Amino acid sequence: MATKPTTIIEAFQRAGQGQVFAFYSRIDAAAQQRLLSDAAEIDLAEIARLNATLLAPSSSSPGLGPSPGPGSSPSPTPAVNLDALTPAPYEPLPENGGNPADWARAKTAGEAALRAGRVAAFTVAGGQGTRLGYNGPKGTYPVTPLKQKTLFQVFAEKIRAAGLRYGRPLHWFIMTSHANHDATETFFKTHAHFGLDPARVHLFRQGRMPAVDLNGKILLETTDHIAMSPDGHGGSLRALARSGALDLMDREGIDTLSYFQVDNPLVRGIDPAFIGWHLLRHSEMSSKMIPKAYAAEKVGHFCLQNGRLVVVEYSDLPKALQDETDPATGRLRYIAGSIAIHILDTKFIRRIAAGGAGLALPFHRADKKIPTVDAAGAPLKPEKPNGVKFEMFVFDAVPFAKNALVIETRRADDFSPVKNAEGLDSPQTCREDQLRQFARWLKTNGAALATDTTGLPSIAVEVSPLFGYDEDSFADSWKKLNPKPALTERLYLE
Ligand code: UD2
Repeated sequence: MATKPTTIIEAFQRAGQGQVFAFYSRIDAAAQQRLLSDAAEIDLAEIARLNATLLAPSSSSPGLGPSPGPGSSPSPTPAVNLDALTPAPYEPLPENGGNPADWARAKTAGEAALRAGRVAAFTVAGGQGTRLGYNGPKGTYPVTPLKQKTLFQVFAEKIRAAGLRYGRPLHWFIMTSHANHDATETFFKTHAHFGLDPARVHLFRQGRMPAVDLNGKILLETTDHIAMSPDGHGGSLRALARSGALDLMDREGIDTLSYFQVDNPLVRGIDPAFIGWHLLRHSEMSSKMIPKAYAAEKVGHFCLQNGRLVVVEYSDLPKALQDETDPATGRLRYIAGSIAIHILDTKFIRRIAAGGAGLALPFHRADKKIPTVDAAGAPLKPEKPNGVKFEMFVFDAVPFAKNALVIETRRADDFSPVKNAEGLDSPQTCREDQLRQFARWLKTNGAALATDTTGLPSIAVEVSPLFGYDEDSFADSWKKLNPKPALTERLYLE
């Protein structure tokens, strides 16, 4: 039975959040229902806790320890605790000193897990794509050099190809937001799920959190809607549990989830060596790192803190630490950049999702301009931040994981995100990185393709993931190709 309106309203009043219902008596019955339905999503005790910890003037982010470092002054913006932080160790690639036999063993183990159907893919796609200035769900953005395939199509074809390679079609979980769920669903239906079995493509919405003003009062967006926003990609862990995705994985014998972001078409979402390292080390959460290209690169930093692996976001690591170099090698000390590619053990996800003492992911505070209403209920567009959004980050699960592991990857094989309309991490840089990758695969396999000093080919080429989605699968298809195609402008291999 649904909770009675008076019960919900009284609970908000008792929690000091009665302003949410300021216009209730003046709106019609349907609008009242909309407001009540938003209100029913909110955990008032959680909001009270966040107000006490994140809004209190001297609070610190709970993500990395209990208090601001020595000498830090109380500030309205929570400071991350950087006490006892050191760079984290990682498994280097064979060309950088890693043991080739260990990498080979890892790959064999990963391939066996794929053949046994233990692995599923997981894309977080609930973000808003604001920086790109694109209106639709980001996964519907076209990215490939010739065919203009969308991000979702690229991932779908990689997942389909990997399923064929290992003889076990993969399940693909995609987390959407309330704002983009329907458009994402329609997109997949319109494109016949890009050849994947629709029964293996699972879309589910992430949770939402209300925004509060600078005094912790929940804000209205309109008189009949609370200002709600996605709870961050860290919300994916509880959304996987709540949506029934974890139960489905249990039924299907899946215990290993390969996590990646919607903005990165280069990612090897199904990477046998990465899966194998994770399994052989009995890790509950593993991550890929790339050596940072420059000190201020906008990636997380893998660090150790009191013996635990943690990730410190670029915005939280002081410039002095970002710039620090190793006197012996001249290399950046905090070199290990987090590119948001992880493998998670499904039992671990369940444990984190259940939360409880000492296990819940912390929330981060983001001060934002939040459209709201004035005292008369008229729309109000703030010119400076007027409130706070609460978000969880998936990498905050790392310190909770047993045997958490970081392995190195090559940037060129795994990372070229589309984030900005122009400049760094833009459609243009991503297109060029795809071209370089296709050219590299061709050249490695003996094709006489001219490239410039950065590896960019003189002709535009595109490789369908169904032909090759990584070095190995490309090499296998290329070997079988007889005769080999002429290397001419707009060559498309499918
Ligand atoms: C993220 C990482 C950064 C680095 C970089 C690599 C954070 C805070 N930082 O930066 O360390 O690894 O990626 O590209 O994560 N998303 C949701 N729901 C949400 C919010 C985000 O699904 O509520 C998804 C979003 O669709 C995207 C991904 O999470 O796929 C990353 O989100 P972002 O664009 O906010 O992360 P970014 O680029 O600041």
